[in-house]
Amino acid sequence: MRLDGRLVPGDDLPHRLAERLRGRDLSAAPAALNLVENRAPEWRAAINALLNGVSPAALGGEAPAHVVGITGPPGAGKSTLLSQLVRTWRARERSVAVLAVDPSSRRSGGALLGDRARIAVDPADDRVFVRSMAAGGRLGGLAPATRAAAHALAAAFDVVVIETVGVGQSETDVADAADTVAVVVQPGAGDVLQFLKSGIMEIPDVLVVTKADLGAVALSARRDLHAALRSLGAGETPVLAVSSLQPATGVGELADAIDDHRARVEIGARRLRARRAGALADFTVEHGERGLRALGGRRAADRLLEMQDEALDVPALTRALEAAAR
Ligand SMILES: Nc1nc2c(ncn2[C@@H]2O[C@H](COP(=O)(O)OP(=O)(O)OP(=O)(O)O)[C@@H](O)[C@H]2O)c(=O)[nH]1
Ligand SMILES: [Mg+2]
Repeated sequence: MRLDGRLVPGDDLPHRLAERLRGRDLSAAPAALNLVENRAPEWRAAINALLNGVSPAALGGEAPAHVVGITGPPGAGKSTLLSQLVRTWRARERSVAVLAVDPSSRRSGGALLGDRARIAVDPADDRVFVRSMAAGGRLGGLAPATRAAAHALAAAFDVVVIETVGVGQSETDVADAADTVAVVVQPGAGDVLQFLKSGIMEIPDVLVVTKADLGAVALSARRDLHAALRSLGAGETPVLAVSSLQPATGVGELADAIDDHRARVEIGARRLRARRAGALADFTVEHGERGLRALGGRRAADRLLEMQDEALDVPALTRALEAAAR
């Protein structure tokens, strides 16, 4: 069913890929990514088949991975930190997939964007997978392909990271898609502090101050953020200072804090929220504001999603919204 070695609609590849992912075969990752990045309408059925094959119903429960969102202002040090975090996770014997969202391109470019990630990993290590993906429409927004990729890879990998650039409201997307969100800031970046204080930004699960090697300025940023969180009644939110340059410091503690959050969070509820948010986002990409109006607005759409069977996957939830909008 392939022409020139390429997948054509109707191929049973989606089912075979889902089966391999369910069996935690990491070598299925590149093909799964290629599939979800096909956004032409004739591919929708194939992508849905893949997602259905890794849904909680097919897996007999939630996907095993810890889905971690890493977000923060441009240049904060996210990718450099991720190189260190990946190394730490690998030392703990965890397989890791990183989806680095490229804000500069809205076009799905696959391998063309591959070098933006700037995440240094051991090329010989076949238990690490790094991929750049095109962004959604807004700064910090996730494209449908990124959500689908995270869903698919979460069946196979131990850790799935989504790295996005964003501050303020724009990091809500990644908060909706991840089990744990770490917001990364560099010392002296006052905007995140202001966003937190003014409530523009949701309180992250973990806050990270990078470039701790700069010394006093990093420590005072950490103090200010901690004080702001305390005044918001979120004093228990961990604020960690890390340096990603050699010798790296604080990275093990950060990995521990991310693990602690996962141990505390109600994973079923968080994943359900992610599926509903993903369906609404996919619906909005496809049908725009007009589609939302046909549903009676965002609130009405949320209520409709809450009425659906909790085990439904994202494509099934999206179809429910489409049926209601007709
Ligand atoms: N001094 C110091 N510099 C750092 C550290 N981590 C990153 N940097 C530097 O900060 C700059 C930005 O780092 P990146 O990791 O690319 O930052 P990013 O947040 O991924 O950037 P974007 O993806 O473009 O938003 C680079 O020049 C890094 O070398 C650190 O711990 N200490
Ligand atoms: Mg980066």
